[in-house]
Amino acid sequence: MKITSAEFVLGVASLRQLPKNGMREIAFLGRSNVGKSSLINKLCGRKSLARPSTEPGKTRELNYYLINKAFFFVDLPGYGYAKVPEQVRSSWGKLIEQYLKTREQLSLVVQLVDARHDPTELDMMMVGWLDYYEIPFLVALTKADKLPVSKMPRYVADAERIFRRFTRCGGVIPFSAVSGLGKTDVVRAIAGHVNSTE
Ligand SMILES: Nc1nc2c(ncn2[C@@H]2O[C@H](COP(=O)(O)OP(=O)(O)OP(=O)(O)O)[C@@H](O)[C@H]2O)c(=O)[nH]1
Ligand SMILES: [Mg+2]
Repeated sequence: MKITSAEFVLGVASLRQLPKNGMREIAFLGRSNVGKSSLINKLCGRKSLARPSTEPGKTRELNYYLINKAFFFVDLPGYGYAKVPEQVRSSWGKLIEQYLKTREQLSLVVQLVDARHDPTELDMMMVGWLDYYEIPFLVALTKADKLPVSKMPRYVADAERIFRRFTRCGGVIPFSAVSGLGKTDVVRAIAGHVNSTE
């Protein structure tokens, strides 16, 4: 599959506003600043489709992008940003959990984790939810270009060990929005979940 078109269609702040056309959805989940918008831009070959944040925690809505006029990418609000008031944080958490729990057309979640660090408690809680709600997911280890090449195999092996024990985990892919590392693998995995015949 090749991504040939991508357009922003909608920002959603409550579940009532979700699109009702039944198109499949691929959601991108990860802590604030982990590189969700940058990854989406890289996959789509666009510089500023999804706005990379200058202010962490800024994406407060579920942002919908129509891909190849056939399915959606959903950029979920980043979690875990300390400066966001507790009340706002918990309402995002609820929005994300309700979305994951109820969205039938959700076909795959790309869970982003910083390649350089151990997954956070919230990362582990998220993949726990994904497994519990039986949602297939993929782990993208972001900002892999910041990792010394010599350390990469060990970091990837550690992440594999952590995430592969979840039944719904379909793979762990080192990714860089700077070099494009992992892009082909992520697109291939997505293609397998959107019935692409290309
Ligand atoms: N070196 C490097 N920097 C990256 C990469 N991906 C993202 N960044 C940088 O990390 C910062 C955050 O990236 P975003 O894509 O905005 O992260 P986000 O997860 O969308 O953030 P929120 O929307 O706030 O949740 C930006 O300064 C990016 O330029 C990468 O693969 N390599
Ligand atoms: Mg973002």
